[in-house]
Amino acid sequence: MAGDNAGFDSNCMTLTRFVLAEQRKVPQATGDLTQLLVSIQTAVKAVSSAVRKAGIAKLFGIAGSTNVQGEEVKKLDVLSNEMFINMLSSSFTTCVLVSEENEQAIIVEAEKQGKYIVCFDPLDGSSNIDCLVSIGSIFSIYRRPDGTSPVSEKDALQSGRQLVAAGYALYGSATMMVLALGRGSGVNGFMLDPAIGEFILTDPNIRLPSKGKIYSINEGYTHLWDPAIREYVDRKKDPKFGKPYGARYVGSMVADVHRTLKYGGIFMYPATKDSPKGKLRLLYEGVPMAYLVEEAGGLASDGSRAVLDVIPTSIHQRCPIFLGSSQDVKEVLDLIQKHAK
Ligand code: FDP
Repeated sequence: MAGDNAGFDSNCMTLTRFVLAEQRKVPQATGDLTQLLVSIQTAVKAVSSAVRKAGIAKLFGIAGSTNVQGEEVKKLDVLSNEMFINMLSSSFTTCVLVSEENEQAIIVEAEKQGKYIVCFDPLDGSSNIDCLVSIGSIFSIYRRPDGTSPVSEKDALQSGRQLVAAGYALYGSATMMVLALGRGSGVNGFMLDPAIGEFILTDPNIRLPSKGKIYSINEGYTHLWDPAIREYVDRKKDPKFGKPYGARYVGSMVADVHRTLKYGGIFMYPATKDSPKGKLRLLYEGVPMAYLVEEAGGLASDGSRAVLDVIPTSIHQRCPIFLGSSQDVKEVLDLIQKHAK
């Protein structure tokens, strides 16, 4: 039993303790996933600390270069990427790393290789860094396919149904990690307690309501949407179709998905005339978030099939996203089908 003393819980459920207990439930577990999650936690703590200092670090200048996506890279993106790569590649648990910041997959040195493949976006929502809006890190973990030697980038091209675990870290008003550790394990949220430097279970078994009250989409692109998306968003604002929904769009995927998981509703980044596949990346944005949302009882679709059923053909491919409360996602999918006829 947890014991409270002057605001201290002497028996709190830390993330590592939680993962160790989960590991014990699998008799053949080797402890490698626990070790991998410890290294991700370390990277997240380091990124969180760097994010909290971002404004001050700015005094020392921000490197302006371009990443593989042709976007401006701020120093914090580079730093976060280095932290993830260094922690993961020295954990003795990974063999292939796919990062949003690296055009090609990173193959871990042979003598340090382990059985997991990790795809990650070390600092998502980077256009929000300078105005101090929430940003995050996202990751998905796969097993190395049996018998592949040597490993290659292609080994990361697995469908979301093969995922071992996925999660994100949100650098918001507090730092939080949200994780799902396998099918049926549920989604659990852990807040970073800066006093002890540990993530503590604060949001156990996060469940999405079947219907929400919020829609989330970048409405500046209305003129670029398909008619189905326009009709759906119009409905959400029209009292003829029930109480109008509230509109919320941070423009930082981790923050928008976290709110959706906590409060329900729908988050969308559809295809547009300019970007026929949407903007978000399948391997390290769409799939991990879809996995968490499905584990929390919601739905995640690319408009025609579950995001987790998409078989990737390249590591940086994009994917339209509709995720959130099941009834809300079904409503937009029904309209997409109606308009396709
Ligand atoms: P950002 O460009 O700031 O890095 O995929 C990256 C992402 O942010 C997501 O976090 C966010 O949901 C989306 O792009 C926002 O894109 P728009 O500005 O086009 O709405």
